[in-house]
Amino acid sequence: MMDVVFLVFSVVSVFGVLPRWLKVLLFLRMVFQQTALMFMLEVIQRRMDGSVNFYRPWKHYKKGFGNKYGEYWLGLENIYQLTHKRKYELKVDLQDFDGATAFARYSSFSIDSEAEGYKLHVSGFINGGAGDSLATHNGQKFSTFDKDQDSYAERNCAKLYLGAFWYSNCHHANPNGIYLWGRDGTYSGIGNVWQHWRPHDHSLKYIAMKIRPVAK
Ligand SMILES: [Ca+2]
Repeated sequence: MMDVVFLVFSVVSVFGVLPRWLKVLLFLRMVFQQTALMFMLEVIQRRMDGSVNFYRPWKHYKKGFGNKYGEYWLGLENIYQLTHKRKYELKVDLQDFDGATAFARYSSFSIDSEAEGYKLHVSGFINGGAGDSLATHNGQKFSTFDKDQDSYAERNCAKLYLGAFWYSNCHHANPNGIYLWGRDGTYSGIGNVWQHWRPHDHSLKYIAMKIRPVAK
């Protein structure tokens, strides 16, 4: 009902006949809505100091683990419960060990139920310098070392790259890979990698995946 009233007021205000006090009220309503959305931000994944082991089995990735204010995985079932009820966007923040930062934003983010392998749906890429390393993961099921649902028939991507993710054949991003403390040319792809920003042998200092509801 409020949205109908708001719409009518918005249309009327275009013609400039709305009293000033109503304009102030509508402005405050908009500020309140945006602030509320900010507080609904959920961190679904974070790496920052290598303190938590992310090489874990399916049941851990389903339930979640770590510390909400530190290294963290919210859990696939929790992510599913959030994103199937309403529309969410995703922001991925990155930092390397030289202090450089970048981000990638996606205007739409959701995953399917466990019965469908927690399949990833991500679209509407907006570049904050990081590049789009999730494009090839869109439409993939989630895989752990003990549950191979990737699209690489002969091999197990989670075992090959020591992580757990929506692997395809296998990855351009490996946020749940090994925390390798920077660049090491003797490794390829096993670190917490975002390949469109830093190469496969470069493990990031910080990576966080955050979602929040999209304004209706
Ligand atoms: Ca496989």
